[in-house]
Amino acid sequence: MESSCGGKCSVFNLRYKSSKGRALRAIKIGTLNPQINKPAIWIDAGLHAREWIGISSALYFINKLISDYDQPEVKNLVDSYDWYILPVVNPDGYEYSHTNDRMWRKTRSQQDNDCYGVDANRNFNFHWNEAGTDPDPCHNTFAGKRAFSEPETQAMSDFILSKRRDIKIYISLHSYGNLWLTPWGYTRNLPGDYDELLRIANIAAAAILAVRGEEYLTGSAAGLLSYLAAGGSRDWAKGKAGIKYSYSVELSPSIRTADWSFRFELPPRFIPLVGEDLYMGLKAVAEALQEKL
Ligand code: 0X9
Ligand code: ZN
Repeated sequence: MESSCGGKCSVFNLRYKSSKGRALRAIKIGTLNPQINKPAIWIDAGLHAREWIGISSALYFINKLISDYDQPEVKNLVDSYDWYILPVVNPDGYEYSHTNDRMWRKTRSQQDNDCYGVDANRNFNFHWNEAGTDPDPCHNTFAGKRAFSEPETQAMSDFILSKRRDIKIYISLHSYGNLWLTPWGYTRNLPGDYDELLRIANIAAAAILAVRGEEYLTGSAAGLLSYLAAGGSRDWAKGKAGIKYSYSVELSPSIRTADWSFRFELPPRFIPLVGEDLYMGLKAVAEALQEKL
């Protein structure tokens, strides 16, 4: 298959296709020898269709790991971890946000009342539909008829659960806000290991600040944001899959600068800038946990 990364990566499809039949393409970067067990890091983007900067940043990160392997820090990241990256969880919505409605958020499965789509970040089976959802299938935060009604979230869950012994860090990329969020989103209570999760989030934020001065706030999702949201992938990764270090990252723009008015439509010049922010944040997290996992 794809062989331009010296036997250090393989591209594969998750078990199910999207509602409209698109493949869910992921990449593994690290060691392809199944005998060698390293801690793994999962990264996804594009659960929400309109949040394009997450997808470009995931691709930037993939390119960095593969193209800059001759840099000692990049080599360390690739040699120390297995990276599983799914840059477009919701390809149907992503396409629709290009062709029909730039502000589309959900998947594109057909629902009642001639409405389409489920909020993929409300569709995971951990405290599903308990908060921050709308029962109307025409609404943006419709959680689905049942947990994992969507093939995209079901496929992601199957894969992550199959690797749950290896995956130690879960990262879900969203936009926007400049926030590095820990569980939980479904309740304002904090997980028992919150202090440790926050310590690592703060390391990421400090590394990002040092790139070009982007300030990221850290904290629990429900604590930092004004609303509860249940059935999200970050909560599921910790609560169901048992991945201790689970985060969602709301990439740029910041809600605390003039750039906020770009919202989901960051101009293209931000693609490499936010990509580099994310790279430095992830590198800092990976390095900080390298000896611990
Ligand atoms: O609403 C979401 O799913 C996330 N925000 S986004 O703009 N990317 O859609 C954030 C969820 C954070 N959790 C809580 N607010 N509880
Ligand atoms: Zn989002």
